[in-house]
Amino acid sequence: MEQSLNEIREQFHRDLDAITTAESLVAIRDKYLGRKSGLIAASKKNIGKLGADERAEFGRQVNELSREVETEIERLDVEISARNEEAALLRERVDVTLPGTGASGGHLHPITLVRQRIEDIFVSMGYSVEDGPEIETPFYNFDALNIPPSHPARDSADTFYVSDTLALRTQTSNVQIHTMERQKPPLRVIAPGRVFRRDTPDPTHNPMFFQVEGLNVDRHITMADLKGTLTKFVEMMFGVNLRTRFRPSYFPFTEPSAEVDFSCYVCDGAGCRVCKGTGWIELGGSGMVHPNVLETVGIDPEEFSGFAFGLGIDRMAALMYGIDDIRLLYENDVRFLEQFA
Ligand code: FA5
Repeated sequence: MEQSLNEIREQFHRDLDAITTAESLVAIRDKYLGRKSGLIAASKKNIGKLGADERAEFGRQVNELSREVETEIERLDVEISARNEEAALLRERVDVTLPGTGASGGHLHPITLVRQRIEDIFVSMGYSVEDGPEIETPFYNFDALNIPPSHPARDSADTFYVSDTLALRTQTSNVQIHTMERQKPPLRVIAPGRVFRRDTPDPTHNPMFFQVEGLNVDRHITMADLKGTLTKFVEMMFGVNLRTRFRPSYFPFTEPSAEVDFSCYVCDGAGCRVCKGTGWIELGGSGMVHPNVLETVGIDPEEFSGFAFGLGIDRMAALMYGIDDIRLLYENDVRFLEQFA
């Protein structure tokens, strides 16, 4: 009997040495301490076969072995749990000394940056900034601007109509009418905003683009004021080195009218794909507000005169940032846009 208890003890220690997980420890507990089939319980069943003088001693030895097994299993259980916890901590360790990954913040679109700069310049000249609707009636986009019903710009081949009576505005000039209906001269406003045309896209054209409208109405305003204002604006915007020119032109809502060009930002006037070989890029249209337009909004053209202009913001952005194709501004390619952060 004693022999067999020693064998159980040795076997237990061998089993214990081989254990690595808490699950196998449960199996060992069952193997030795299980109430029905455990090896120690089985030994206890032999007590009856012993003589009365041996029983007490054997019982003591079995209980001692039972306590030993219990204590060892508990010790190992604590050890395995500690090991597991340490391994988990190691696995989930965060190295706070590693450099962080930079957070990429948003930033303003280049068109917005240019628009803000334009606004700052005109505000410094005493202009206020107006807003106007992008969806417009033919009255504000065409009729009030002296554009006759037969004018080709009104055709659906040039204008995006959203219904029989509404269209996406083709120019910011609609804000001239809204402003003059609200305010009487003297008035000095600019109106930057989005406009839409059925133009074929190319490096200097997009079907959606931005213009800034300017309007200055007062007594004794002349073409010289218009030229001086735009020359000063281009100088403040791009520096004195840029060449500008005024070219006689025609707009139904101004008389006389002039187109404003600046020297090509890609070839500096030599002639290239972007300026279509001319060396010049059209910045916008301008002129003296037509008397018919003033009359439509109830301003007496005998008493007041004014100048107006409408400039392309996309082309100014292209010039300012050296972009050779304005369509890039609308592709939302983050690799392109993040250069302006
Ligand atoms: C006009 O839109 C007139 N309303 C300007 C005006 C206002 C004249 C007040 C007189 C008085 P125009 O169609 O030329 O004019 O357009 C003005 C500018 O918008 C152009 O010079 C150009 O810089 C820009 N532009 C025109 N079409 C496009 C386009 N598809 N993509 C990008 N920019 C364009």
